[in-house]
Amino acid sequence: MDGSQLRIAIVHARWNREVIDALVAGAVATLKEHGVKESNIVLQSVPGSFELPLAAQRVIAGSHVQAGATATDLLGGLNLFSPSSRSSTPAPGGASIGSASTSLPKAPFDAVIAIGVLIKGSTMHFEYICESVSHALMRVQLDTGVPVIFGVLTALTDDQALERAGLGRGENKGHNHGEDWGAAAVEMALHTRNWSQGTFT
Ligand code: RBF
Repeated sequence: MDGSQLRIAIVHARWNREVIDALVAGAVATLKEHGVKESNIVLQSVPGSFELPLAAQRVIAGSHVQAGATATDLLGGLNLFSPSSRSSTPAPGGASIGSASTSLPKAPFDAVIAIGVLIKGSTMHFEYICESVSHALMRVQLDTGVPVIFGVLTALTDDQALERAGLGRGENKGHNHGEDWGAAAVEMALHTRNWSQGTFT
């Protein structure tokens, strides 16, 4: 699978950070192994898993805005980058206009990997969050047509979560599922591109 032309977003929650960090690292490593360029991997974090569906939906929408916008559009029609207008005069807010950094057009995301770690506690929160997040992530991918990879661990104990990130404390270190999610993202992104062009290889 050649991911060299793909742009992929990873949105991740921050609860259970040790496990999250390992899963994100596993996903990024596999994306790179498949040729996805580091500059085409965008990481965004949100507080908890409950926030993942909105984050996935908005980063997909934002990447389409970014793809459609030119540097000139983003500056409200003023072309501050022509040689004649380049200046280092400080703007009122203190920023230097001449060194303004403006996002240049980028391609829309081909896939989003949503990563969260939910560990069952003693209340019903776990059940409600798992249920709503899974349904909502499915909805985002069906509504947008952009693959959303389900990288949400729903574990009954800390040890179960650690083992699914390759961090098991016993003899069995387990396997890092983030690696599988990276591969799934590349595969689904390539399929979706092909299918949208009527190509079925
Ligand atoms: N977010 C997670 O990503 N993993 C969790 O295990 C988790 N447990 C939570 C337990 C409770 C009792 C509460 C109130 C929230 C928990 N959250 C967890 C955070 C949740 O996903 C969300 O960020 C917050 O509820 C704010 O919307």
